[in-house]
This record gives sequence, C-alpha cells and structure tokens, in this order.
Amino acid sequence: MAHSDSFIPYEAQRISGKESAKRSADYRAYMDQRRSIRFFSNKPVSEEVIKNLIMAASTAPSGAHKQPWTFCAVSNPEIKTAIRKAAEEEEYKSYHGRMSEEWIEDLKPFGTDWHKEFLTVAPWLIIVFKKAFDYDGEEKRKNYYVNESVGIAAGILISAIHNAGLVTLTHTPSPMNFLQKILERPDNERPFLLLPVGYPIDDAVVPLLERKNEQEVIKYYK
Ligand code: IYR
Repeated sequence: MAHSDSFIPYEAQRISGKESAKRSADYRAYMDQRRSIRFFSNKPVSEEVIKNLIMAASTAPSGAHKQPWTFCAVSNPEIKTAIRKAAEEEEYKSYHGRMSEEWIEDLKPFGTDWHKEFLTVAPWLIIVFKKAFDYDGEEKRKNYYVNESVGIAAGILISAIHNAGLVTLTHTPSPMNFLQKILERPDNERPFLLLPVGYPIDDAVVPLLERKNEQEVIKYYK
C-alpha cells in the first residue's frame, strides 16, 4: 500500500461487544427522538455552542480529506432579515407554480408554505456551503465527492444539534444562490443547506409521522 510518511497509531476505543450493543441501542433511541422543527423560540444560544456543533460537523470524512465546506453562522438580525426576505420571494414563486402538483400534495402533511418565520426568529442560521473547488493562490485545486462529503458533514451537524438539546430544520430554498450574494461568499462556494438552530417554542408541534421499519430499510446478505 502506498504510504504517507506521516502515519500515527490509531487509538482504538476498545469497548466490549456488550457495551457496543448498549451504546448502539441508546444512540438509536436517542436519534429516534430527533424531529425537524418549524416553531423556533428566540431564546439565545451561545456562540461557543454553535462553534462546537460546527467543528463536530467538520470532523466528517471527505474526498481526499479536502474538507470542501464552509459553515456561515449568522446571528446578525439584519442579515437574517435579508435572508428571510430573499428566501420567501423564491418560496412564494415555488409554491405558486414552480413546484409540481405531486410535490405540493406530498408536502400537505407538513403544513409548509412560503412563509419562513423561523429564518428571523431562530437565534442562529447555519448556512452550509460546498466548495466546488479550492483556490491555492490563483490556482484552482480539485475537490472530490463534494456532495457526498458535505452531505455527511451536514448529517453530523444535525446529530450534534440534537445532542446539544437544540433543534433544527433542513431548509433548502430553491434556487438558493441569493445566499452566496448576501453572505458575500467567493465564487468557488455554493450554498448546500440552510439550518436554523435554536430551541423550540414551548407548544411546538410536529406532524405525526412514522419512520420506516427494519424490514423496509435493511436487506441483510448473511
Ligand atoms: N423548499 C420548500 C418546499 C419543501 C420541500 C420539501 I422536499 C420539504 O420536505 C419541505 C419543504 C420549503 O422549504 O417550504
């Protein structure tokens, strides 16, 4: 195998099979409590917490370890207002003609519409950008498996948010180039996902949904 000259020993966790079984069951149950929330409180969340969530996400594996992501953490009210205004303009057009009838029908159980109040109410918006390529000075450097890498980082971020007792929602206004403009990101960065982060209001509700069961999602080949 080709070798880097800088390999270091891996510190394995060395836990027993029994402990693995317990931890996996606990984590499964814990993650099963996660829900996408649309009703945010304006209760503040510290910058330290946001930093930890993002740096946990940034541990994600990535193609050739290029770490092709930037996370914009927005608490500035004027910027949140600008994002909400632009997102609602796009969403209005989507809900009034751009989305297919099937799509509108599929969204009925969630009660969503073009209003995106959470974009100004939640204390933080994290906007995940994918880096199509990187700049090394003037020179362009390739990134690999960018969508996969950034998708994995977003998944870890969502898990970290839940673990911190906070809630989020994967919001994908479409098209979302306006985020690149408002946040003045360079031309190698494209918006990937927008996550409001905060606490739910006391009387927040979520749609009654069922998750697919083991038989539906796992096909064993033993
Ligand atoms: N982006 C729109 C529509 C929307 C699409 C899907 I797929 C959802 O699961 C939820 C909403 C919006 O944010 O309202």
